[in-house]
Amino acid sequence: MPRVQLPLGGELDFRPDWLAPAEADGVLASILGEAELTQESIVLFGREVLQPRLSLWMGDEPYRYSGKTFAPAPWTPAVGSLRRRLEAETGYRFNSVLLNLYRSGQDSMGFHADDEPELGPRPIIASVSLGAARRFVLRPKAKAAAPLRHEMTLGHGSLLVMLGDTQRNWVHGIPKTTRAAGQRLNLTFRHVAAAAR
Ligand SMILES: O=C(O)CCC(=O)C(=O)O
Ligand SMILES: [Mn+2]
Repeated sequence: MPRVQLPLGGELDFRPDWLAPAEADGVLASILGEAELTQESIVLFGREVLQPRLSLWMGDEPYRYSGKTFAPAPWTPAVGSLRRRLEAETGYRFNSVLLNLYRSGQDSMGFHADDEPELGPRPIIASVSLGAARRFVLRPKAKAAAPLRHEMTLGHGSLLVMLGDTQRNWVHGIPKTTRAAGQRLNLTFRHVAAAAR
């Protein structure tokens, strides 16, 4: 897989043509037909606010972030087979996935790092994009390095794996765009440590 070493520490593996377009069409249609994504609210500065996209947490473990705990939905057939294929081709293991549906260019994801403790010190996150191509922007966490940017376009059928110190040193997001953008489904596969029960 082509690897990019980020300045400040962090690594990306990017396969723009991971799924052939026709195959990606089929996977997108199957997932949208079997998984119900909803507009969730999160707690921000003590207030409930709706997220600017639809989402669904799926897999084996609950997910805690932004003041809420999301119980996992069971694996659906198309997401389960995508996971098995990803594991076979990358050699990494994933037990959970966050699905995000950007309905138009007005839907977005703010800058954040996927650095929750249950993801471990160097999370490996595999991001599969389907549908409209969108800009994906990484910027440093450290203010001193503020002008640095790493940008890429995540198109239909692409696979981006974030690994190494990416979540430690960088934040990433999907900015809004005023360009006409159709719907885009993104799946970020992760490995979440089992919660103490
Ligand atoms: O939609 C994307 O490409 C990014 C999604 C993301 O950062 C996440 O699910 O944590
Ligand atoms: Mn993320």
